[in-house]
Order: sequence, then structure tokens, then C-alpha cells
Amino acid sequence: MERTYLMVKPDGIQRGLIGEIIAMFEKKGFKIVGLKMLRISRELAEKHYGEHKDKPFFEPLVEYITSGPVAAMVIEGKAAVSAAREMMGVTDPLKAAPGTVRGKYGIDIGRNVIHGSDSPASAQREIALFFRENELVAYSRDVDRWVYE
Ligand code: DAT
Ligand code: MG
Repeated sequence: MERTYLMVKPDGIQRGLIGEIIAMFEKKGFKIVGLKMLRISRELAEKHYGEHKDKPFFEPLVEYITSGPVAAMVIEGKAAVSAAREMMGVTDPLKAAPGTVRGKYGIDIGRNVIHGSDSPASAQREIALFFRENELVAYSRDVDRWVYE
């Protein structure tokens, strides 16, 4: 089983989409092992998006992600990283497939509603950035025998 980091961005919170978005991953069969609201500091934003620090969109990106609270979560399941990326849709919401989070709920690339780790290594790094070990809960679900064969 694999874990990935997902985050409903400030536009998703303001637009009342937390429930819809969590429900998509929950109903898919993934297990939520971490969940919280937080306001990201500039320092944390710059760390989280460090790979983009030389890009022209870096400053607006940091402004956006720190502009209001976010909903942070860690989900667990088979191939969670790649499956969640598929469910989110591509970065530009106008190009994202219709059933995806960004395809359903976004228009502009700078308001693309959700973040998800892009590799298992990024997932590990991002989970550690946003969650303490004791904020992640290990538990079993009886329903998992109906999710996995
Ligand atoms: P993703 O969020 O799909 O992993 P990314 O890591 O390449 O995409 O970029 C992080 C965020 O930065 C992305 O969600 C939106 C913003 N961004 C990326 N490319 C951009 C661009 N060309 N113009 C404006 N914002 C962009
Ligand atoms: Mg990315």
C-alpha cells in the first residue's frame, strides 16, 4: 500500500468543495489516514513548491496557496500516488478530463483547486512537511475486503 499527499487549495475551500473532493477519493476506496485544516505560512509554501522557485509563476503561486486555509490530507491505498494524479486531472483545468477534480471544478491554471504529490518520493517529502507522525492514523477497515480482492 502507498500513501500520497492531497490538498484542497484555498479556492476549493472558498467554493465549498472540500466535501465533494474528499468524497471522490473516499468513494473510490482509498483510506483517509490524515486530515486537517491549516493556513500555510510563506515559509512552508516556499518549501512545498521549492522545485518551482525559478519559474515566473512562483510568486503568484505562493500568494495563492497562502491566501486562505487549505484542507490537507493523506490517503492510503494501492497505487495511491498515480491514481490520485489521474483523479485530479492535468495541471491546466481547461485541459483536464471531464470527470477529474480539475476537469469538474476549475478553469484557470492558477486556481486549479487541488494539489497531489507527483511521485512516491514527493509524497514522502510532502507528507512529512504537512503532518507529524502522530497525526497519521493506522487502522483497518472491514470494507477493504470488498475494495481489494
Ligand atoms: P501540479 O499541481 O499539477 O503538480 P506543477 O507541480 O507543475 O503542477 O505546478 C504547481 C502549481 O503551479 C500548479 O498546480 C499550478 C501552478 N502552475 C504550474 N504551471 C503553471 C503555469 N505555466 N502558469 C501558471 N501557474 C502554473
Ligand atoms: Mg506538482
